[in-house]
Formats: sequence, structure tokens, C-alpha cells
Amino acid sequence: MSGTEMIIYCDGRYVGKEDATTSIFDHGFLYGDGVFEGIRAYSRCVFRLKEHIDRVFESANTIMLDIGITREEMTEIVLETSRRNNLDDAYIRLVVSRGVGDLGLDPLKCPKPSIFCIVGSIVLYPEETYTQGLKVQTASTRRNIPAALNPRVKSLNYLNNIMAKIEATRAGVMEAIMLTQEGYVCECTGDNIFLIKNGRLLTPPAYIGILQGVTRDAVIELAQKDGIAVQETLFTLHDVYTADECFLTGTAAELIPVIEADGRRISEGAPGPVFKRLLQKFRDLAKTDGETY
Ligand code: PXG
Repeated sequence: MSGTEMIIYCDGRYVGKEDATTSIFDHGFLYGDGVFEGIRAYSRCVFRLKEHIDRVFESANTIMLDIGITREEMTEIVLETSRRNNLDDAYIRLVVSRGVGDLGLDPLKCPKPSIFCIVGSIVLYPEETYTQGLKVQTASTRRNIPAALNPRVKSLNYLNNIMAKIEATRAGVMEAIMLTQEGYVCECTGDNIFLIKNGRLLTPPAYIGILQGVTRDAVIELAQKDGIAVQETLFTLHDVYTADECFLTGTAAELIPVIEADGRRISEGAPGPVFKRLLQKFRDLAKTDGETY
């Protein structure tokens, strides 16, 4: 930490925490109408910033939210907020809401979107879970179907995931596996899921209704470069229970091994050899693959 006050980009101005406020008539607040990104910086390098900027514009496009600035301007907001906070490593939250409107759903009544950028830190799971593995539990709450609100949109409405997270917490574990309507493994509440089986890396395809994680895509690339066969394929809980290794990926979580799913111990234990290899490669990549500030 720099020891100085947190600076937040708040709709055109750089302000302190107390002044970073929005109206209760903002449809981001009233309806969860907006999109966001969670981004990570390592050693003053914003990891895969282009991919995050592209995703926030794609999410906005699908919900017909015109952000009103260019991708270059958005990139500069993230970099400038990072510079002003003067942290070497950071977790960055970019939020674009529909903006201030009236007490009705109609987004046309919101003339201007609100844009916020927060640069802080995040600790998702305790240190020991990275060396001993995380326990997960399957949630009864199914992942939203793509034909309703497509999970590929990183929207401000996270209740589907929060409902599953509550189930996990009540079951005494920290993360939940979410299934599709048909019962295929989808992803977790804030992380994508990977299996290792007979030397192959398996992960569900984006079309079944997952957030296509930036970390996920980086891990797929790293595995392919390393000569590991990658299959984006449907699989079930049986495949999870009988996998050689299982791990989760996310901007906040990075790569985290899973030791147990629904009380079944994953066979190799955690962390497994392929996980360790990919984690090392990810750490090397994270320091260089992005935009510096
Ligand atoms: N799936 C979902 C549903 C997510 O929300 C990921 C996968 C991983 O994507 P990235 O691009 O980060 O590799 C996410 C992102 C939290 C939290 O507190 C998690 C996310 C975002 C914001 C908060 O757990 N995860």
C-alpha cells in the first residue's frame, strides 16, 4: 500500500472515497442495469487490459448500453486511476451503469451512463487454500440460461451467483459449482472450472452459459503452448469427482486447486502436477502481458 488516500474515478472526476457517490435513481442501483469488470495489476502492469476493455464493451453492447466514450478513453481511465493510486499490485473494478433515470424500467429515460473505476485490493480465499486446495459444493441454484440473461454478459445483476454463493457458505465451503439447466457443469460463482483427465485439460465451452474468463482464456493458451491437449467440452459432476485434478480460475482467485467436490476427494489431491506447472506459467505471464502505468 502507498499509505495515501484511495482515489476513485467517478464519472469524469478523480475523487476521494467519501466523494465517490452516485444517485439512488441510478439504474445500476435500482435494477442492476449495467456492466462491470474485475481487473488485476501485477508490478504496475494491468493484466490483459485490452481483453477486459473489449469484454466490457461487448457486455454493454448486448444490453444495448452505449458507453459514450471510446475503448482508448476507457483504457486511459483505468491506467490513470491506477497511476493516481500508486499501487504496484492492485485489483481494479470498472463499473458502467445505465445512469440516472426515473422510477421506471425504461433505459431510454437514462440519458447518460455512469462510469466508475476503483483501484484497491482483493483477497478472495485464505492463503492455505492455495496450497491445500479448496472444497466446493454443487449449488441447487442453476446458472442463468443463455436465452434469459446470457452469463457471458458481466452484468451488475449477480444475484444468480450470489444465491449459489449463499448455498456454498451454508454448506461450510467457500465456492459453489453451478450447473446448466440440463445438469452439465457450468462454472463457479466467480470462477471458471477446469479438469485434468488422462493428461487432457477440460473446461466447459462458452456457449453453455458461462462468463468467458480472461484468466480462463490465458490458461487455455498457456496449456496449448505447453503441449497439453485442451478440450472445451461438456462434462458432468461424475467427471469432476473422477478427475485427476480440478482447479478454478478468476481474476481475483487467479488459479486455485480444488481438493474436494461434494465430499468426493479429487483423485490426485491438490495441488496436482499440471496445476503447479500452469500456475508457474501464469505467474510469469501476469508480470508482462498487459499495459504498464
Ligand atoms: N465466472 C464468473 C461468473 C465470474 O464472475 C469469472 C468466471 C472469472 O473471469 P475472469 O475474467 O476474472 O478470469 C468471474 C469473474 C468475487 C468476484 O468476489 C468474482 C468475479 C468478479 C467480481 C467479483 O468472487 N469473477
